[in-house]
Amino acid sequence: MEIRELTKSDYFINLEHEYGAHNYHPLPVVLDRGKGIFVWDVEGKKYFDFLSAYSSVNQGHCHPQIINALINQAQKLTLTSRAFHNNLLGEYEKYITEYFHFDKVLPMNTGVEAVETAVKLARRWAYKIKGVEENKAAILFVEGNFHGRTLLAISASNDPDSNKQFGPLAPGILKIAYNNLQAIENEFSTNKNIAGFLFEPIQGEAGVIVPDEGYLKGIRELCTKYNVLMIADEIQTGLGRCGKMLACDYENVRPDILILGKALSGGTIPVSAVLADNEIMLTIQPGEHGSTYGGNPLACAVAIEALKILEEEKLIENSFLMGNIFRERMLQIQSKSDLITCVRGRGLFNAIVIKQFGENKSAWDVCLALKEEGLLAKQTHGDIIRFAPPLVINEKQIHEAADIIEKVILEFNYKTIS
Ligand code: IF1
Repeated sequence: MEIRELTKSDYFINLEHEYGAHNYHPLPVVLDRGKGIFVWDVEGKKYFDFLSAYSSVNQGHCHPQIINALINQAQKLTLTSRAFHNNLLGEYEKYITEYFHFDKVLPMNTGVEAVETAVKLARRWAYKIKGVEENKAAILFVEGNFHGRTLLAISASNDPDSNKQFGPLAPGILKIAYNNLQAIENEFSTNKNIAGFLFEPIQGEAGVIVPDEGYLKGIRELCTKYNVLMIADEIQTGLGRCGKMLACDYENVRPDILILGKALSGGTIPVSAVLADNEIMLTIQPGEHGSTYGGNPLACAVAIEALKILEEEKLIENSFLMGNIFRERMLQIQSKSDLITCVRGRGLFNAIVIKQFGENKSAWDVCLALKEEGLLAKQTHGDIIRFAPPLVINEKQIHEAADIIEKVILEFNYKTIS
């Protein structure tokens, strides 16, 4: 066995292994600094961040305006709970509802809490407004979804890694194939108890799966026709990630309930939100739902700034343009290599599919090689690599990053062929 000295990184990795739960298998890189599209490891090596903490740092790491808002507010008031009012909550609620054109917002913290909130709202609306018999409401989900890790969210999942041996799972959940309007209509037309259709406009964890054109419009029409709430989980796809403010904007559809998270705080603290109009939102009354930290002043200050930056720095437009250049480069690499079988995505939410080689962990091996060359990305499902840099990336940097990807892919290609 090769004997080598323990590095600084090894020390931190070992600490986590010894004292932390083993619910993750990260790439072996230990980061201690980030700025814009770059992160640095504890040895001082610099990397392009092509994960953006799963699309949380769309505005770039440690954006000075967001950090300023965080620090200023942290020195003044951080948490009141909702037992008392605070001077930022109303300002934030006005800002975000006007920004997304909904009557009301319900602030939460993590993404999955916002998903739970949306499901509770849909059920409540079904009983109070739609007239579903109590305890009979169902929510329709699609296969391959990822909505988080609570029992409700894993009950909606069809990934055994997520939900096996965590049962009994929650009732009131139906699942159909993704990207299939007929399957939706079949359910809607035969089941009067469906309260909502909850979906990701582009599936993230499934591997950046872009639906056929017309899918989102079709969902909107079917939901309206059958009086079912259209609930869009834009936690990952929203806030400019896909080259539009929301992925739903690609087909100009407005969901009945919009779920946001991740980049709503630019990667600083957990901030999520559920947006809906009065008819839906006001079905929940005081004392019927909430969260200790939801709507805290720190979160409000940070979220206003995070949203402002998307507009001020034209990050939506940049995501659209840089995404096109990036996919163009990936397609060029594909034409030179047998290793890439597919390139897909919208804006700066992209993936390549890698042909399997070796021991069925090809995407992981490619990610390790990318890391050595100074670019961090994460595989999903063994054969898919997601590329999602912060939206502040410029054209020169896109090309530099694409050069790294090209080098690694062509080297692997050479190895696997020869
Ligand atoms: C982890 C995936 C991404 C999400 C959508 C809700 C949530 C998520 C569409 C829950 C969270 C995460 C969580 C992260 C890995 C990650 C992920 F690979 F698992 F699927 F991003 F692609 N809806 N996504 O993508 O939000 O409660 O985590 O704030 O480590 O579990 P959360």
